[in-house]
This record gives sequence, structure tokens and C-alpha cells, in this order.
Amino acid sequence: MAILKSFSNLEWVSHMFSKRSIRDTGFLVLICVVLSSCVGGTAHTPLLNSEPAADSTASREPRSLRLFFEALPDVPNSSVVLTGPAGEYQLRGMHSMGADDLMMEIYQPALVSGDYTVTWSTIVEGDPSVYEGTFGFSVNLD
Ligand SMILES: [Cu+2]
Repeated sequence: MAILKSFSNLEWVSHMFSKRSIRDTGFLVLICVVLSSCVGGTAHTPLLNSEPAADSTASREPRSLRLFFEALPDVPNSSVVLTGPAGEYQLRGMHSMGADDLMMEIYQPALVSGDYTVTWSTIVEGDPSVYEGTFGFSVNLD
């Protein structure tokens, strides 16, 4: 699976072609299969879970965000933006707890009832691709 994932990087594939290092038709077939799975269908995402969870409704004010991936995310090459009723929220202290996660504090302002959107971007260990995505959650403090 790790080998398949690294083949999904188009730059890497064209690099391989330019080096003329492909002599095995089986290898070519493999690349075609991998490329077609990238072009069509739903894009792969390494995001497995989050706190708050996607599409969930929190009844208490969330004070942190945590995103769980299928491999260790690279903190310096990651970004997370939280938007909601007050616009963009200030996050601070992004780190990993070592559980293939990104964790950060929701600094200010405090979250009130409403709908929120998390927009993230990251690179995970063993995969040169830059992944990004969006999910939403709600807060209902009533
Ligand atoms: Cu933490």
C-alpha cells in the first residue's frame, strides 16, 4: 500500500518516465491503474477522524481541535483554519500528540452556538502528496 500511494504523485511518475527506468509492462499497467483511480472517483483523503467530529453538534464549547490522520502529519507543513459566526478564529500551538494527529488550541474568540468550518492542509509521513480538505461541525450551547 505504501508503494501504491507513492505512485499517486504525478510528478514522481513523470520523473520515472523521463529516467526511462520502466522496462516492465506490468509496472506500466500498475501505473495506469493508479492514475485512473486518481483521475476518476472520489479523491483519497488521509483524514480519519476529528474532534469535534465532522457533522457533529457539540453541546459544550470546544476549546481545541484535533485531526487524526492515517500517518504522522508534518506539523510545519500543515495548516488549519477555523471559520464560524465570528469569521476566522485564532488557533495556536499546533502540535502532534504522536497519535498521527494534529492538535491545537482554539484561542479566541470563544465558540458560541452556530456552524463552523475547518479547512486543513497537510503532508503525512511516507507520502509526498499535499492533502487538503474541509469539514463542518456545529455548536449548540442552549
Ligand atoms: Cu495535544
